[in-house]
Amino acid sequence: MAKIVNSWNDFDPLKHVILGRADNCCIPAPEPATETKIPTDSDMRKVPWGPRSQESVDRANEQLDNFAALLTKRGIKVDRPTPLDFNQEIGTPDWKAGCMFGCMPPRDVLLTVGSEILEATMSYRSRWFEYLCYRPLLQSYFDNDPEMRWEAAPKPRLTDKSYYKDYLHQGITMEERLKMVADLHFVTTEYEPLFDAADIMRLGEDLFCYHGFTTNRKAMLWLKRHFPYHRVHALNFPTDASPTHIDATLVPLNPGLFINNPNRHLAPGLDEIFRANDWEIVIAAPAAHKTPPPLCFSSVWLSMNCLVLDHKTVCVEASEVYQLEQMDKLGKEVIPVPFRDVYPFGGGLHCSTADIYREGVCENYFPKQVGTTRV
Ligand code: DAV
Repeated sequence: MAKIVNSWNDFDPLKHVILGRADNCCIPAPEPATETKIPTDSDMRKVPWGPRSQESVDRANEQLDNFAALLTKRGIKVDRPTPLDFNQEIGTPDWKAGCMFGCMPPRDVLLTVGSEILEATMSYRSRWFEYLCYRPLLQSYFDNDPEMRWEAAPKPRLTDKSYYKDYLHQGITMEERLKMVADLHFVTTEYEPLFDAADIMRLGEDLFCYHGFTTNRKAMLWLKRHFPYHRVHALNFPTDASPTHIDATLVPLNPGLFINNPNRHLAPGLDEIFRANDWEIVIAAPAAHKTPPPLCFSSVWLSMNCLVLDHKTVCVEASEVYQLEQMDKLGKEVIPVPFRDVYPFGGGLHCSTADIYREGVCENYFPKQVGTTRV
């Protein structure tokens, strides 16, 4: 039997990936966690929760299918999840939620570390059951790859103890929000481990976690004990008022090189480990759009949310002219991929995928463990 699951970072040659689907995707009902991520002036706050229009689903699926065909043509195996009927009430003994979300961004749910795929806890009630969409694939990897490790982090209770009530009170100013973020006071409490997989940046022996709305400190302690041969670090970017997922903030392109969101700077001193190990942090090109597409959770910085195919090749959203140009200047072969119709379904090219196999082994990119990031 062959090895199926192997991926230690986001840039070694990609051979096998899961790509999400837009089918049945819903706008989740209000809940403590989503209230903070949606900007107060967003159109998302003005529409009822429930299913998205079939027309928008079809357009997103068309771009997803084209992306799948592009990857397949380059010799990359593409698997797709099995959508559920997301438009149904769900609940546990502790809570109920009006509907679910979808299965467009597998990156949020699945964390691949070497031969292991770990199902994240997630931190939104509407996303509690999302792992079920990936179970048919995980089951088949497990059945066919004797070394595959299939793990699930402790399912969280997600009671009111897991969220600060009224985290964003009526009339709160941006200054007050940024002060809370700088003080590492986020909407999620430290009651139980909570993390989205998209907050974890995998760089060989080191796992860098974005401390924010969707990943707490307790999750980092859990990850540290779960991966005893890795070093776990906490990063934060106090100029990001809605810290959610690291893949539109700090994005590795190849060993030694990141692009960094021009509006989101690492807290003082946290770049020490990168500088000491000769990693360059290049400020990312501006986003080409002033606003995200309609009914989108994410910011315009999905411009940075690229999928790296190998150390020289990168997929960038086709309308992101400045990001395309910057990649070219950085010496990359750039593949433009039309993807803006997918954004409302939970993210960009990186979000929509989850690594199953990249060539390469677990490297030590940060032999000098300096600074204050270690958990
Ligand atoms: O900038 O809205 C998007 C990341 C989605 N995985 C942002 C973060």
